[in-house]
Amino acid sequence: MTDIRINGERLWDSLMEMAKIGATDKGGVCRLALTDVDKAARDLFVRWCEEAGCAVTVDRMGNIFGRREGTDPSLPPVMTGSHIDSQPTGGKFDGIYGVLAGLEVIRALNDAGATTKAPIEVSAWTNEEGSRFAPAMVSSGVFAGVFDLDYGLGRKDLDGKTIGEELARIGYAGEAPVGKPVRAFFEAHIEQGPILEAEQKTIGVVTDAQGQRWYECTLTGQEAHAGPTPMATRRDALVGAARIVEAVNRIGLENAPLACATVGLVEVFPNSRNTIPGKVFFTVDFRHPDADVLARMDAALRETIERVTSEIGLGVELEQIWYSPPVPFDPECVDAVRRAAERNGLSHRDIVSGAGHDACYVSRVAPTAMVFIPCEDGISHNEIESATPEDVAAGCQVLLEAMLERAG
Ligand code: HGY
Ligand code: MN
Ligand code: MN
Repeated sequence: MTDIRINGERLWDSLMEMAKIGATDKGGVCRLALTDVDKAARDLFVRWCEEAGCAVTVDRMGNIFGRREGTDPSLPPVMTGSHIDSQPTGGKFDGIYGVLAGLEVIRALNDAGATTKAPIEVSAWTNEEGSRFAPAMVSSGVFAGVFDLDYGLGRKDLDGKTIGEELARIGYAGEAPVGKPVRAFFEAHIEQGPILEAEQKTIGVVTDAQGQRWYECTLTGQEAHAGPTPMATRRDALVGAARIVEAVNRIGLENAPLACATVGLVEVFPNSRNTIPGKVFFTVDFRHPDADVLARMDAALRETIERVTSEIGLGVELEQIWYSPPVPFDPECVDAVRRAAERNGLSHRDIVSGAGHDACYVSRVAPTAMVFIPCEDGISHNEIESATPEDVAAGCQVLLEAMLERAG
């Protein structure tokens, strides 16, 4: 197939260099989308792409594409990539591994003086995390035509700033239209769960990604004095939220082992120790590989919220702000990943992605697959997130070979 080898040391050094941008005391990174720290990381990635001889394009959602020409420039590119933005308590590998593994593929092709028929592109997608701006993967969603551009640019953070304003502020409001033909897309990523490490497998051949439903809920009761107000007359919005949080967890457990259910963001108003909370805003994140189960979890959530709010006498606004259906990846691309693992004698297993990825949306407009590597203790979205240089290199070699198979 090919004797081109990626340079694992160079990839590891690039990851460690990039991890200095937004580095936190606990060894992770905080690179929220479109902050100055994200800009600094983007600038470094763009510089590295240019040093690797790529032509760099930025589209109107701030997605970055580093392009290495092929012998037939009329062919759509074989693309790889992931995201540069992180969670507030993010790690050194989530997202950025796929971006820099893609860059390493290009660097390795350069070292080998190799040519490909189709162009090769490495991409970095804006606001994959969905932490600062919701929903997650919003820019690959616009690229895939799932969201229109105005929706994407108009997404607001908790301070009311929009993606469009922040892209302009950091200088990444590109000119290029969002969306173009792609011959195939491969994304390398850490598993962010415990399976590969537990089974001592080096490569995850990702066949599918599970579905997700995201909600925003506001409960309205009545502020009152924590002292003179009798318990029986209270309309305590936080008590309502607490019962719903418990129910969300129960809904997840009732649909085990594959269901996931999380309340990750809660805002209490007025958040004063001796005032009964009059309003609570919180989010719900449901996941499952089967759309029907997700629908049943949705119904259970709505029934619970209805019951709790009428028991306590709370007003409620519940909005499902995002639904990303379960994603089957392209069988031929998945096979290319599996064959590359086998050719390199790497232990591997098929796996369903628990996390969402830009590949989920790109798969709507291009044959797509993913390459997973283990992460220590399966921990991610945590500053202690870690992977080994060997696995980082192995995943990148598999990525290179899967891409070359499609690039010709
Ligand atoms: O939430 C997710 O699955 C991804 O990390 N944005
Ligand atoms: Mn990620
Ligand atoms: Mn993530």
